[in-house]
Amino acid sequence: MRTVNSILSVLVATAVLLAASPSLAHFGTITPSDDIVTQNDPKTLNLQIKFIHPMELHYMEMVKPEQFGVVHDDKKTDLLNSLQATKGKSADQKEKFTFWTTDYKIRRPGDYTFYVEPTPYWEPAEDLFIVHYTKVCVNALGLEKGWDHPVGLETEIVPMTRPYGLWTGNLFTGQVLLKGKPVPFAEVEIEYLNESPGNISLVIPPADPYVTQVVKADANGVFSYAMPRAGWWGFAALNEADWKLKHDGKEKGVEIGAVYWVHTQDMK
Ligand SMILES: [Cu+2]
Repeated sequence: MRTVNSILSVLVATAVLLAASPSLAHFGTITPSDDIVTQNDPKTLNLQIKFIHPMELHYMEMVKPEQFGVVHDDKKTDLLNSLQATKGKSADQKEKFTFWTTDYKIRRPGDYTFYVEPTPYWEPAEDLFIVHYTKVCVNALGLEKGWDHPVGLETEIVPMTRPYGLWTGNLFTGQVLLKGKPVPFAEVEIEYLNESPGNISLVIPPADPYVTQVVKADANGVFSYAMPRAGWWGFAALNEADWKLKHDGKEKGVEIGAVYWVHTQDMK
């Protein structure tokens, strides 16, 4: 993360620049220390779970999630109690925020899909709660099996592109599910994680529409986006829940997001 620290001054300028009209694109994140574990790699992954604006590097305070686990070989393992609260600093260095981290040891070959269901986050600016069901897939020890299976969350993106071993410029295609059914014409927001390890310099968007890319799914809930830079890319399909939650005694809407993260690497 040395690169990220050394460009913090640019970051502060960016934060100030964008402060006038802050984007409302929140993303849950799960980023593993590696998305492909080979025989020669360390077998213990570190995973970080945050609630952020990935391009602008603005962080929201995150309380302990309601669910966190992994699916391997179609079996779910609850990992909630392994999560540790960690404090970090936001882009403008003024406030500390809480995020969550854990170590996970890979023992067998195959795909590991990590998933998180956060505790509902109250967003006063939008007068609603936000719950982002977030996933990421790690491939292990040469067996490519399991990445295209749904986890069975309230809403989720199921990848149609194998979600690892992706080059910069590749097209990522996924399907948006709500209660297990495709969401026709779902709107999908896409952001680059500006703090991606190895990001050579911060991306400074020339205007607000560059911060969050937007694509719409087709009649089967299928969407695609070509990723123009190496690092982590987040895809968030947002829907309104058919249930409400109470804030200060009043019933409020809940935005439920299906979020998926993939990593790209430059061809050298
Ligand atoms: Cu926010």
